[in-house]
Amino acid sequence: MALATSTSSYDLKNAVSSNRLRGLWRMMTGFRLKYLGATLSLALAATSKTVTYLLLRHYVDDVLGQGESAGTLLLIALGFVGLALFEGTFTFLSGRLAAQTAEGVVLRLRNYLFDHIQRLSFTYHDHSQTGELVQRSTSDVDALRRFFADQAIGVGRIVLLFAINLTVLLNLNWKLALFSVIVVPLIVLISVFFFKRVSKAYESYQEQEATLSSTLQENLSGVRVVKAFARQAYERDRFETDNWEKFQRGRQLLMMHSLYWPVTDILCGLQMLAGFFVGALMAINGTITVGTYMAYTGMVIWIIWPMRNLGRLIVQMSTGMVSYGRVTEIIEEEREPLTAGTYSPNGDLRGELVFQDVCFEYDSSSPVLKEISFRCEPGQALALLGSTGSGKTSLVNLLPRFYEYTGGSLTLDGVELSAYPREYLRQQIGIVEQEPFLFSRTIRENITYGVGRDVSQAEIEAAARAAAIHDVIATFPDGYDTLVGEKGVTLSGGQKQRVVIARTLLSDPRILILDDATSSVDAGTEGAIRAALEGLMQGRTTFIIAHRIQSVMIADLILVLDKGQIVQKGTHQELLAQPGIYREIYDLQTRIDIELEREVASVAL
Ligand code: DCP
Ligand code: MG
Repeated sequence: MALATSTSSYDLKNAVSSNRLRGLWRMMTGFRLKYLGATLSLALAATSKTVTYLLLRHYVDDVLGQGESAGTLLLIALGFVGLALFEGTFTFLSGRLAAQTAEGVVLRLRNYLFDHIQRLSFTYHDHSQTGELVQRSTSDVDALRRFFADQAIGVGRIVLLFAINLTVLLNLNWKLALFSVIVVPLIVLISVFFFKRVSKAYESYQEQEATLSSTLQENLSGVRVVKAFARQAYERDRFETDNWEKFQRGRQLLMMHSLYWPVTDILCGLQMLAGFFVGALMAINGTITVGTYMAYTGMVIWIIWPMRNLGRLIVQMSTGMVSYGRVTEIIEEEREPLTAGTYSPNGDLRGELVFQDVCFEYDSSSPVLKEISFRCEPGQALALLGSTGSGKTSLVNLLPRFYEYTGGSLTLDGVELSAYPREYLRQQIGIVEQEPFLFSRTIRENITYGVGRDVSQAEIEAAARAAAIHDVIATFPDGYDTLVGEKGVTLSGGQKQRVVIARTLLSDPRILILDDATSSVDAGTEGAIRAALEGLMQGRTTFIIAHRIQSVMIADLILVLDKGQIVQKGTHQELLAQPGIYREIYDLQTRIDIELEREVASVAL
């Protein structure tokens, strides 16, 4: 917790940069000192390794065969042990500090992403795939963790080893030293070549992985549909195609790696052999001492082989950078401002709504709402009726500013709706969504979800009673503490709807929106809910979307929508008196009812 609170103040939006390395550096804000410690420890460890070889040289040249005393030998032995311990300690320390940095950066990043994603607009979520978002917040974040924990620090280690050992070798014998690194520029060139290609291959691999996880996620959500239509074989084939594609791209990635290794292996091996050979010749000629030669053979290993790893690390770092790009694509998305608004309301809404030629479309496609005009007084009940796709949900979704209307004027209590802070609107407006969603938590948690205060059991029960769900909950063994969903009871569609109604009622909104809230409920239960709601509707503006005339006839104003337009407007009586869709629906529904009654009566006889 301490870590989370001490670092969460940093806004990761600042870490978005077109220069990926700079962006990654910014992502480390708050952890740089630790990372510096890791680098310093590395430098110390690398130095002590080189000092070990120098000690070896001293031992071979100056001590060995000079009639060494037991004391000197012991000192030298202690020196070797001490250096080994020193090196080990600082290698450990640098690994630990780097890991702490990486975990810290990633902890903050994950928290940020979670929070950020849930603050993005409805439009964004309409267009993004859950599986893809999940993949970016897990797999890509993990690639970044590896970047900080292993790859960046690994590159530092190689650079340090190279610099320290080369400097010392240059001092021992600069000709031999230079001869030993001829191949290094070539290796760097090859690495850069691979770096570019692997980076691309990895990006396409990650994309395919995202596609695959989206497919998986969607099929798991829709498993019922798949089974109901017995489409398992079809879905399996689709998955296999995607998976095959991923395999191909993965293989391409591996191919690049498997080309890189032997090429650099041969280069490094030849270089080493040449160095050993030339060094040996120089030692035989007496240009360098035997001790220097021995130290050389040790140190040159730490120049050449790490260089070859540099290529690999750069290649891996490129994957980190690709992941950085994928993650920052999400971070770059603008959040939906919750508290911003040019108008700061105080107190509760009265609930007077005036629509004046309101138009709306989802991202400049065909218009969904066309010049909607009506007026709704505070406390009135307003009903929306219309065929499927006529824009009912779209209309009510404008009120909490889930989406922004694209034309006309919409005022709430005399103030343009777009001036209100979204957070305020969402506190004041309760919406029972068309597709009820419950969390896999207890029923109590689900019902109290929208209230930001402690609620008594009596209040919860009152809301549940009004939604005609209390009696159902009472039959569960754990009552209100029963878990819903995967680990608990499975509720029917109608039961879910009623829990959601209870949740909305408990939040006591000034404007209540029921979007087809009783569509999965039988007529009897709907009647019970309607009766309870009629009490609750007192004093609050209510929007009712329903398909049954009984549900809409109590409204003060009924709007009949067709293809995004209001085609009829009035009270139940007024609409019945005129020809039109409303009377047709009414006639149809009453005819069915009458026929049903006749049927029932004839069976009873
Ligand atoms: N639409 C869209 N993007 C969305 C939601 C809807 O493009 N995120 C389109 C689909 C319809 C139109 O907008 O053509 C109106 O959709 P509504 O959900 O508003 O329709 P209804 O609520 O009236 O239909 P239903 O009775 O089926 O709920
Ligand atoms: Mg709808």
